[in-house]
Amino acid sequence: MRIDIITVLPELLKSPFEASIMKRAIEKQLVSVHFHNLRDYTELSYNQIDDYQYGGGAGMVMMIEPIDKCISKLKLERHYDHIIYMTPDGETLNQSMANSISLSGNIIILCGHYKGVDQRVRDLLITKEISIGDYVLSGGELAAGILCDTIIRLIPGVLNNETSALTDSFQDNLLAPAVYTRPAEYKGLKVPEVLTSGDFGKIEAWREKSALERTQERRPDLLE
Ligand code: 6GU
Repeated sequence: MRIDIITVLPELLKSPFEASIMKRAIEKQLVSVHFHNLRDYTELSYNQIDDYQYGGGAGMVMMIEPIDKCISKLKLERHYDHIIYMTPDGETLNQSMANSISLSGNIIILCGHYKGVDQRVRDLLITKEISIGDYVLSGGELAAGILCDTIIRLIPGVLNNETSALTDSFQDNLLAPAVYTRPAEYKGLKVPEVLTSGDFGKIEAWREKSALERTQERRPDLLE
């Protein structure tokens, strides 16, 4: 997979790709991530990329021309499955969206700032609008980092144990079951006996029950 990220603040987003699972996925060449600074695509003085909004009101709006130039250049080079705009009024990200996007060959992610982008960018260039939840961030960069993490870890070969993504919370609309590791007893708190029994049928049944109980207690909405 190839991910092209268009942003005015690449420095806000680079470090997550230089650590941990995303770094390993890049090193294994299972994904490549390319940053494009919007300011490189404007011909205006002071590298201006935003302007006052028509009709008046506080807050700047990102102009269409630099964004169009950047996206058009990328689209000449390859086909994109999704051209995504990160925005609080987009569709809320969930695991099934992440699963579907992870099957893509190439995607573009545009990070919004200020009051957002000129509506014509969304009408003309964007194919998918994504929010990461009902709260406001200063810009789309951190949201784009979260989107990339959710999709990159799903690419086959990225996680060491291929089945481990399948047992994550949400993969079957259930939260993950409780987990334990050594020691078997700590300050009087014991690991459930079934987990040390070696009976894999019983262990699996216990995990299913634990997942269901957790979901019922914490996220009953997932079971509806
Ligand atoms: Cl994608 N962008 C911004 N600026 N705020 C958000 C968001 C995105 N998702 C939730 N809040």
